[in-house]
Amino acid sequence: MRTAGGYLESVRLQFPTDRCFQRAAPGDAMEGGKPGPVQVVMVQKDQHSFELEEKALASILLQDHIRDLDVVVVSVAGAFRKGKSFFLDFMLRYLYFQKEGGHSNWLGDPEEPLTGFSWRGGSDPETTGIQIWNEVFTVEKPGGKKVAVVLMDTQGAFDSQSTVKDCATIFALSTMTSSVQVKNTLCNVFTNHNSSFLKLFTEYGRLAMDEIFQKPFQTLMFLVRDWSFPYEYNYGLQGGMSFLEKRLQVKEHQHEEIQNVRNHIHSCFSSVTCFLLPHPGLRVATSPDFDGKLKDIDSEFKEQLQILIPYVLNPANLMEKEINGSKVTCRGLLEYFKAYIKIYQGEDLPHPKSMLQATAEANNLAAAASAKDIYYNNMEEVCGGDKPYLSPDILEGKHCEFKQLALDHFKKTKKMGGKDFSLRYQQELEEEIQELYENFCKHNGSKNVFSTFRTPAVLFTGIVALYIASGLTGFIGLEVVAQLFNCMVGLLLIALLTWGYIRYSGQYRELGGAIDSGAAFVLEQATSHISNSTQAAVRDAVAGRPPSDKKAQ
Ligand SMILES: Nc1nc2c(ncn2[C@@H]2O[C@H](COP(=O)(O)OP(=O)(O)OP(=O)(O)O)[C@@H](O)[C@H]2O)c(=O)[nH]1
Ligand SMILES: [Mg+2]
Repeated sequence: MRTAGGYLESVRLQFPTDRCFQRAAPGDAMEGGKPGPVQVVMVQKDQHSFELEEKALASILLQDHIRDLDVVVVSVAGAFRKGKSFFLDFMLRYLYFQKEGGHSNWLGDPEEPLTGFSWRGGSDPETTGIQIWNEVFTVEKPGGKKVAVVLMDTQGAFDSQSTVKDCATIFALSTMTSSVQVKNTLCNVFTNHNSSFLKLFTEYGRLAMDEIFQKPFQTLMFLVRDWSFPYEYNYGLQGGMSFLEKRLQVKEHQHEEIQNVRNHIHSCFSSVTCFLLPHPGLRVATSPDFDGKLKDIDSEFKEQLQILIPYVLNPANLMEKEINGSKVTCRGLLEYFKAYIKIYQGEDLPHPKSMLQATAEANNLAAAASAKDIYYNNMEEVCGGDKPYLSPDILEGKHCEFKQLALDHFKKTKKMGGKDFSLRYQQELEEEIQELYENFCKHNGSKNVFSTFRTPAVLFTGIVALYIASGLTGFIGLEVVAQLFNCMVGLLLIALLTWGYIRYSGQYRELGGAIDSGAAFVLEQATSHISNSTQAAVRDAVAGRPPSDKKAQ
């Protein structure tokens, strides 16, 4: 069974011991079976640079049981210190409750502190970069299809140390990689900042739609915290939708850009919703000792939470990540992360055109990665691991068949960027498949018992032949020649013993390699000589001449 390679090492998970959780560290998924948040995008705050923790991300997304499932990424983004991580921890509670098949109240015990993604009170920012929960949940959609659900927490926007570019980058990365984006906000849904981020996406959306004619993003939910006007719009989804409708109304006096955002937001996202959440109460907002216990949270907030979270995580509402009209698997998501992080590493604000270019690159890479998986898995079935030795001809036949299968898969996957653009990725795929094939050949060859014993067999045959030759030459009185043969027997014997020792101890492998090559050379010479003379004999037989005629000719 394949695992996420060598990735399963050193994860440092955070489990809360008190109300201030430790910070997530780059690492691996599920070390020691413990769930926890893992830092997948690191931010150097003073240099304003971003780095992808590829190993950590791969260890989560390439786990065997989910790597090929279509992925739903639920991310929460928005201004800092506004309870994003806190909210995500309730989502975790719900998902674990569902996973364990519980029937009572999922909100849990009134005395239980809230744990999961790191959250805390105070005015300093807590979450940095992007973290994802290392346990990927599998959820069954209404048609019975299983999807992988990834929870993503993001750094808050607009803290004093981050630039506009930092905030835009985090928001862009989380929007580009998520399928359910919860935009955490206060009642001013369309502030200038929010509008400029949304402008980036609506512009990107328009460009993308020129090419694919489909909405590029899935769900966007404005989650309005501390809603204080229930007498105007009720708490919950219904009030939220009426409130949003009002906010989305385009008025003549508005700036053209803001008008554009409002006009296009529905054409970029398949679903745009809004939920009005009440204030959680003064203990939550102001008490330094609050550790997330339900008994300290206002009941109105809890009531709405019990509507909101089952709604967001309702399997029917969990939309799979779709790019270019194709669903993205966990495996593919890794490629998208790799491609997007590249464009956000530059000095400037990401531009919609470069985002589109990165998307085209990533969906070619994702198609190539899954095609390579097809080839690899099929070949593994035939000759991988401890499968018995296969004749090289049959192996080559299988290689051609599965290579074709992989290439067909790559060609038929919908990709952006045009034919010429994807040809480059196809060539890379072919090269990688060739490399894999060579490795499979080596692996298969090492299973051939005769190849294992080839060197000692050649050495032993040499010893026997030289020993007989020495006996014969001694018998007819050619003492010097006989002595020479004896010396050669001695040398071959030493070579045989040395080879045996090297194979046993694993030391002096270069010397072992030289003995193997020498034996292979002798064998090759001998077999080509034998096959030449056999062919000549067969030719003679076919021509009806006795082999002895040869000399006479
Ligand atoms: N006013 C208010 N405070 C909340 C709400 N939900 C949680 N809090 C409190 O807000 C504080 C910050 O919570 P976090 O979850 O760490 O906030 P965050 O948005 O993740 O913060 P950063 O990671 O720094 O961006 C905590 O003290 C929570 O108790 C809410 O709905 N309203
Ligand atoms: Mg946070």
